[in-house]
Amino acid sequence: NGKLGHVAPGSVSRFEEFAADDDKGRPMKKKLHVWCRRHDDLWESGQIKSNSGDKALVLLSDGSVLTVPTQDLLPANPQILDKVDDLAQLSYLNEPSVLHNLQYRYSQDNIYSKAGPVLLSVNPFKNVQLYGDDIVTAYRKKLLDSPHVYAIVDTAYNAMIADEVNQSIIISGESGAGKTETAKIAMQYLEALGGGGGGIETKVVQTSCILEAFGNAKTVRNNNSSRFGKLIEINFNAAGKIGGAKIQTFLLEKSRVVQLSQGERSYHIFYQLCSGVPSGLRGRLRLRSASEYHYLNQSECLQIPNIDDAQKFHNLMGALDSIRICKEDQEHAFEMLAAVLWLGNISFLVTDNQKHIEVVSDEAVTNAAGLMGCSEQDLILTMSTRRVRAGKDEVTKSLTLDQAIDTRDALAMFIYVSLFDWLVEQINLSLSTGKDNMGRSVSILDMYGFESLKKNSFEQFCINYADERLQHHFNQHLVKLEQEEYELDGIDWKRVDFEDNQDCVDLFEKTPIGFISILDELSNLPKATDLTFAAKLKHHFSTNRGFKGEIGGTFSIRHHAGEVLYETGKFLEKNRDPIHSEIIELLSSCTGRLPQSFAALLEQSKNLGGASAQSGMSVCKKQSVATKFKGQLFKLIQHLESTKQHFIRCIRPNNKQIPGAFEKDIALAQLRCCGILQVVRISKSGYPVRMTHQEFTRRYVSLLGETKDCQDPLSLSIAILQKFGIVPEMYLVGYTKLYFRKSQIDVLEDVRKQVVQGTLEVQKCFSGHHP
Ligand code: AOV
Ligand code: MG
Repeated sequence: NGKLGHVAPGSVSRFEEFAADDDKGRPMKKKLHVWCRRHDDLWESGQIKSNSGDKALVLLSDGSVLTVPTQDLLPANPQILDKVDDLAQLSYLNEPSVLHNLQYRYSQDNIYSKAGPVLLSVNPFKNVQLYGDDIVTAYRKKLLDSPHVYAIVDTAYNAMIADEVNQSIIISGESGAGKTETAKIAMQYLEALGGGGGGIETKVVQTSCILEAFGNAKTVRNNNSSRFGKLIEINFNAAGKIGGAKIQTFLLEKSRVVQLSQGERSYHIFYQLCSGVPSGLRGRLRLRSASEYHYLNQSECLQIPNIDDAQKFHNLMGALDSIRICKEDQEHAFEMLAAVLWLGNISFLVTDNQKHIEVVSDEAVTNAAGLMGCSEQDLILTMSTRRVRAGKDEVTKSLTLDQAIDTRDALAMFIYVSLFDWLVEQINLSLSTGKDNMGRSVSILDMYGFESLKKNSFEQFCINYADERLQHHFNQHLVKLEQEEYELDGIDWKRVDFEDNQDCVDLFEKTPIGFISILDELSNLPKATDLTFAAKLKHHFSTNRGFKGEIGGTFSIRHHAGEVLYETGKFLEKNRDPIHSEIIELLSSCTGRLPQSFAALLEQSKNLGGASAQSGMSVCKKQSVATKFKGQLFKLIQHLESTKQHFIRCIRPNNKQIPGAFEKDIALAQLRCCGILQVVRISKSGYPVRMTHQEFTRRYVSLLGETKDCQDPLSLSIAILQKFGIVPEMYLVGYTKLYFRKSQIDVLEDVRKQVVQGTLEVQKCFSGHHP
């Protein structure tokens, strides 16, 4: 049939479910250890006592005996496999076995396991004795090889040096699963490996402290949740030492600066500043305690258990020093933070029945203006009036209460986001790569994870879109392309089905009828509202199984990680993200007080100026938030694809952020939604080592001794394989490549090494070295 290879042993036909089909239909022998389904996803271990075809008598571990339909039984692995550190080593690959294995390992503080090519990391929520200099050294010297972030980074670094290929480490998982911690652990190892770069490696590690202070916050899911995505690209010089680094950030959740849900906090930096600032500076910043600021006290959550904000502030100042932000700029940055807090305390009086307002002229106004370095009068005018074009003239209009609050909040958010961008720029300047950079890098990606909250808005829409995009990339890379390669190369491969999320990604991205296109379209229509947006989505997607239009301007999307209900309130506004020229003018008038080059960012915003269609008010026009974000994600994926990729999947074992609790259903949902078992299955039945016929002969032909010159690479390859007695089950022959089981190539490599080193004669290498 033209197929060169043979069916991979152990490959399986169809997996509609996570539970393995290859385990089904096996005769359930007496005494066999089994998993026995009690409820939906609850499995208990037991032993078959007798079997009558479609039913079996099972002795459960608690001593009770049950009659169970055989379809509710799955074979369990022998106890000896309880600790295996790669799920691919399990004889029976089914849900209960995988969960049992991970739970067992977790109870021993073995939080890392391999799932074929992917590293799994189960969040311990406590300090585990798995890190530090000694362990780093052990991995560097290959004294330890159990699954670990260190091992992944070690592989990536070595491959970068040996193959001269850029590497990336892609960390994914839900909110609170441990991505950011994992990224820091990876950097720790790179710091040790690539140290000696003149202290730059320590700076790289210090940047986490700064970015976390300004970009992380306590949410209901995670006390230190990243509210921005980041890609950190670490560059190496010719000596293999860290030469510099570059950080790219993605969409900071700016609404958090002005609005908080119950039990959540704003960005850590505000609380750190309020509690940690030295008294002299406190006076200059006119700072009170966090509880006195509306932007911070609205959620009734000011502290995080076991976190000392004052101590964190102290560390932050050290980190800012280390990236050489001068004391003056640091102080200006703190002034901006204090100004944001005072802005939040500005209140308004409704003056007449037309609901027009007046700014209450109190200490909040005085302090905000003082800190920003603008006149109180200008600040008051910006927050209470707007210039509107009426024909050829411009008239000044008084704002309604809602408009005034929105303007105040927009000003606060603009300052905060500019400050964040300015910091990232400073960090990049400080880490910029020297001339001896060899152009090789390891990138670490730490995005925000999937979120499904009580109320989900535009922010979750963007976060979950990014998550969907990355899952798509994960699928493409580990499941789809892997299998397509076999098929294209003529291997008779039986497909492992997987939950492809292409449909959901299309829902977001398709033009002109996709969520983002429609959002942009309506964002540009003066009369459109959030409700018309919801209605339009409903109109276009009501028949799509990934979408549900709900009542009252809400809709839900079936994400790969679960269904999420979104409320469209403020969607259009947040997507437009307008910045009124009054705000730009106000800020421009006080640039003297802003940190240097903060002014440059303002300049950029100014240049985007133009009148908005909406109510003739003068705002700056620019690319919509969602479209800009989409473009960033596309570029990100492109970057990742230009590198050799390594995947780490973090799992959150419980929703309470507590140590020791491995809740199987919670872990299972995460394993399922990212298709881990399919990945393991492909890797288990697959042939991970690939070489073209040419590469193979070039590498091993010397082991043949004599060859006839005219032989083609394929015949030579076959000759080598036969001489080594490598049995056909251990390799596949494709049109262009040879595919090997891992162990086989190790044998060949071993012999080759000895021949090259001259410790083994070619002739002898075939006796005694048969695998
Ligand atoms: P995330 O990055 O995946 O969530 P984090 O990395 O912030 O999650 O982890 C959440 C918390 O789990 C941390 O603050 C630690 O307390 C704990 N933790 C995670 N990994 C470890 C570890 N290896 N050792 C000890 N504790 C750990 V989000 O950014 O919310 O998507 O948006
Ligand atoms: Mg994080």
